[in-house]
Amino acid sequence: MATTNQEDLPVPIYSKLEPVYGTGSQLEEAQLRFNTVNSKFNECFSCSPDVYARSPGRVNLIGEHIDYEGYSVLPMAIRQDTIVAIRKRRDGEKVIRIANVNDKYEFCTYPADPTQEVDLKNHRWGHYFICGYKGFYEYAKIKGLEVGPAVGLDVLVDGTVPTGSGLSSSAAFVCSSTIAIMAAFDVSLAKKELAQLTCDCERHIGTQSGGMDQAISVMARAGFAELIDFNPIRATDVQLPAGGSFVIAHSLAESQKAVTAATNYNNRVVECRLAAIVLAIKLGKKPQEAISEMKTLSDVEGLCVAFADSRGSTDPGLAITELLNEEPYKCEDIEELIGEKLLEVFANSSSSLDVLKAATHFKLFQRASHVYSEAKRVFNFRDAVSSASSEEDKLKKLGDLMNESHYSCSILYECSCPELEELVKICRDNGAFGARLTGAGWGGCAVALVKESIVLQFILNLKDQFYKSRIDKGVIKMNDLGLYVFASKPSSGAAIFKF
Ligand code: NG1
Repeated sequence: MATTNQEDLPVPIYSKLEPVYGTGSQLEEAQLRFNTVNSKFNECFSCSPDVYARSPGRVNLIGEHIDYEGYSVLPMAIRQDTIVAIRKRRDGEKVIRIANVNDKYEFCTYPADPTQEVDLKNHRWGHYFICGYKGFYEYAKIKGLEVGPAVGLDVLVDGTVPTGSGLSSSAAFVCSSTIAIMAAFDVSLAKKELAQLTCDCERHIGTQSGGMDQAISVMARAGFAELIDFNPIRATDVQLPAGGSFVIAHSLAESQKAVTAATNYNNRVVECRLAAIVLAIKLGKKPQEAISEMKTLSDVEGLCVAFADSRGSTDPGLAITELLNEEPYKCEDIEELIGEKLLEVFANSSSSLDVLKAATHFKLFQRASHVYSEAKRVFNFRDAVSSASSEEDKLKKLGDLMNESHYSCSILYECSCPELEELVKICRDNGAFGARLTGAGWGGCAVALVKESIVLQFILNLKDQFYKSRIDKGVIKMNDLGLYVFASKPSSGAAIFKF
């Protein structure tokens, strides 16, 4: 009998909370949240929502800054999520009103116009909903779906994924928004298509994201981490060793990815593209071909492998060490090599042009070395999980790979920060098998692999050695500590609720 793959199924629709939130205190907490969302919706809009959607945040276990280069990554969903309650307006008024359960987020209104540009110069939290809204209409247009003229929407959001923490609060918001809009319009599509669509949606916010966060948020299965492949998007369940637990700890440095895109996230995307083009030229491609064909480092990998092979090696990294300079490249150095102005190469991407404006040099050697070595570590991690070694040896191996990944992120990719360095060291000093920054970095969270039996003591030690001084200085409140450091099991992916 033919089996259906997870990614070919649509997002499930439930009439009860149990399939997602289980039982016990988690269910009680969810019931409270949904009651609050419902009553606040009524308070704001004097009616009840048509439908709800939820999508979780994620922690990336390994495979950092390689999804946008086409390489597989290995994240798991966490229990924290974003709930979006939505109702199509019946009064013909063409306005989108977006409220939040948390008063910190001001009420936003936008025109019900799917062609509106997201105003990137004036960042507002509601923009993430508009990403989903635009993406939905773009999808409908491409597929020729009859969704009628744009109607107004009333929307209420409740998120528990800490923001700016590298746990994908943005993807949880964009995914739950897009899924809620789709559900309100009775449009359903396979999870793999939805993962691609939500990734495209989030690019409206101005980051050139890869698809990891949206893919795991949409496709996660409770109890499993997922190996996510791209082109085409696919998720394969990875059963983690039972004796280990992942502890997530916030460095308390907030990483504002959308705001710092030109110098941080998008800068690295541009550097990787330039590394791919320069490598291709060094490996015999004509400059014009290299520019048009090499979008990512995975595009040039075949040439690098052939180069390595000619020297008796299988490591594409050899091409980097032999053909790229370790010293940073200046703009003029690269233009001379490729025979074209960088402003021309990136003429069609305004966010890349912003990168060029802000950059003085490009570290092609270091960025490419990180990407190729990190891509290999993802598969080594997957193989270590399924190997026949003892549980203790498996956990040690996974920890080592996490430590190597952190080193590479910190030294070669330069996406760490002093607070993350301190936190990662404290995690290791307190017995973690391994610890690393997770997500984009430049702040946000670390993830540590810890023996299940020491988790409680481990968290207490982090409180003492990392958080106490910050509580004393008033950076966070004692009562909020549970939001900043917690152990997490792999949780389930996106869902729709119709009660
Ligand atoms: P976070 O940690 O959510 O900012 C970002 C990208 C991912 C991936 C990681 C780095 C978005 C939405 N997400 O994640 O695609 O590239 O950085 O591995 O931009």
